[in-house]
Amino acid sequence: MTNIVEPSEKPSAEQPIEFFAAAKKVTDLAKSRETWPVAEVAALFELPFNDLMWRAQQVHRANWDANEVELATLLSIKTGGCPENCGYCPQSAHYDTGVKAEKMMAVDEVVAAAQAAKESGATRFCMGAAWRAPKDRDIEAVEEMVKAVKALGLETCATLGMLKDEQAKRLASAGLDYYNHNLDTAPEFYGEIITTRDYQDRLDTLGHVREAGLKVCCGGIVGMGESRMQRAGLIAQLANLNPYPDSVPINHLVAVEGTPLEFVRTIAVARITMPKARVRLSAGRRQLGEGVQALCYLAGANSIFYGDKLLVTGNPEVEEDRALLDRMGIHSRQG
Ligand code: SAM
Ligand code: DTB
Ligand code: SF4
Repeated sequence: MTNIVEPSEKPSAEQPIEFFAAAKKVTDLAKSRETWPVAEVAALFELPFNDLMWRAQQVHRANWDANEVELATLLSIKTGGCPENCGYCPQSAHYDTGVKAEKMMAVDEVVAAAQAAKESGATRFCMGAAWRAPKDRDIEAVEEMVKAVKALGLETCATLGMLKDEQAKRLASAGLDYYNHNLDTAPEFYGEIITTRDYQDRLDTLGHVREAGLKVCCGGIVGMGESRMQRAGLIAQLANLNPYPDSVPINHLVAVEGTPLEFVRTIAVARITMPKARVRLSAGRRQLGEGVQALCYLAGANSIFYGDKLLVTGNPEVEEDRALLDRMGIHSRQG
């Protein structure tokens, strides 16, 4: 962490007022860059909506082309039958959701899906598996997939559950760019949603991923019955990871009354607290509708999952996404 000089309380002969003002400004900037106490994040959520949008847009424009979005396509390479009991997940074997457990896909099928994603304009391809943690022989298969997808000129991302440090290193050597592993909600709410693992398990995997030199993709879900303070708690956890994640998927679980604007607020606060992260509008876009999605782009979102399917649930049609982006004058990132 950079050394921060704290200015004294009052200007003095040794510390004239100009020095005091300049030092205070530097301190504030450094603080806002490096740590986000939950109370400060919660205060952002409490701002009038238009003021929050204004701040998010300033941060967005200072760090990104405000009219560009990244298109990332998802593929479920191993669906269903997961031993974890995540309360939001249709792929958990603990619940009867109609999702059947399947075998892992073959490498050539994955490559064909990646090729199609590339042809339709995606630059990033994310492979998801319903595992608590991959076995070493699963990693071998994923290594092959990563190499082949990367050879197409796509950025690669995988989300496979908990990783050991050795496994993270193997994926990094195979050329994996990002590893997705979400904190999902605030630490104090986590036990309400999942009991088969704890927050520290997630943080441990994120540590292995970072140490292996992989880029971290880590976000969460809005709409699981958490309070606003707990949403602030999630964002603070993410923003205080050192460094904060390279990309931040914000998923929307269910469309309950009043939540869409709360979702936009969460995007804006993520943008302000993690200026250089790709903030991705993730699950639940169909339920959000076009108006709320447009507000999310305004609030600083600059990445989406692109393609008509997420892992097992639906996503807007490619043509609908293209039409909305065209109407807003937002262009997709070129590879
Ligand atoms: N099994 C791995 C894991 O849990 O890390 C990877 C796949 S899991 C499906 C990846 C993420 O998808 C979860 O952390 C959660 O954020 C998101 N997700 C799963 N089901 C969801 C749902 N119904 N709505 C919104 N997001 C969901
Ligand atoms: C993330 O945060 N969202 C994506 C990706 N990471 C793997 C998954 C969304 C899943 C939505 C429900 C489903 O289709 O399974
Ligand atoms: Fe779903 Fe991943 Fe939880 Fe398994 S570990 S139930 S796939 S979110």
